[in-house]
Amino acid sequence: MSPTLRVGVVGVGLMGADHAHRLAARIAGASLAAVADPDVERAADLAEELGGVTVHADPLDLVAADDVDAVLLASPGAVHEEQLLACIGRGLPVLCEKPLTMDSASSLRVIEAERAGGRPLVQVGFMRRFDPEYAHLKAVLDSGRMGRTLLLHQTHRNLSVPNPAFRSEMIVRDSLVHEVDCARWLLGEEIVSIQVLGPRPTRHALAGVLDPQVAIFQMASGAVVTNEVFVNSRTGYEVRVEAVGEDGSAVIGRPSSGVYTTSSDPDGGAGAWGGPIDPDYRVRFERAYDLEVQAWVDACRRGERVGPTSWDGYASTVVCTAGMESLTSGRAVDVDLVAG
Ligand code: ISE
Repeated sequence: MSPTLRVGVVGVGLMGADHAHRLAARIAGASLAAVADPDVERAADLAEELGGVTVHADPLDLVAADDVDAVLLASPGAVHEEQLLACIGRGLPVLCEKPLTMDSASSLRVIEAERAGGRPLVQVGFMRRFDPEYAHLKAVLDSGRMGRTLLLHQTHRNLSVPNPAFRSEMIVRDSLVHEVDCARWLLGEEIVSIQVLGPRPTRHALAGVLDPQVAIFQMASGAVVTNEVFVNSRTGYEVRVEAVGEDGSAVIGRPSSGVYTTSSDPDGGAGAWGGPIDPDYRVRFERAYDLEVQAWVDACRRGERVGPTSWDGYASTVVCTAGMESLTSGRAVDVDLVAG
């Protein structure tokens, strides 16, 4: 193993700041060396809080810095291509939050650059693959003990999304993209077509935004995946999967702890039962993020690469692009991937 990996974090919004704290406090074999954000004040505040961290206004300066061995990109998807190409150009391993890039042509350019460099360097931040429950489900499906998998039913709810930029397309690109990756990974095959339906929108959605959405994936084997994505559910962060096989079914993501019973009626009427619901992904997938970043750091120190690849990032971008087309037409759209 090489010495401590000095990591630079690009983008210190919600997710980047969360990763910066993780790297500074919980990840073995790594240190947080630098942060970069166009909002320098925000980056400087974080650096001061964590101590001993260099601040860059320009992410490309961070990528070029001598004291950075690896980069975690938590910047907006629209700037990923340039930043990824800079990391690959310097031979730096990079953990890139989803989406890899915004369209298939730019994702392909990243794949090409990585291949030309002769060494796989990109891990895409599909953290659910590291979640213990997801990993368990994957092992059950792969074991064949439920026979062939016929159906997946995936549910993905956020409490609310106040950001006015979060329009219908973004629900596909930013939220549904996780279901795209999970379907491909859990079933070990590609999605061949996608249809996205917009039922009656909730009154909590911004005007003109289709929320919830229901997406149907046809898999190469003929298996079907149904997905509900509802980002203004007013319920909480609920992410569940039910897999239906020929010889059994399995569910993950049901609340399994903190269940309580209580009498809600002071006059002694019937009570209620329940428990807390996670407020957001940082809480629900905290363990998955820890395991993901630790696996990345360990692999970097061994000179290897693990987890979702740039191909997985490309494939999910292509499926989401087809999904956005279906959102407009209402029809199923074929997914055309280049030959791997
Ligand atoms: C966010 O970017 C995520 O990745 C979350 O997992 C997802 O639930 C949310 O809808 C996205 O905005």
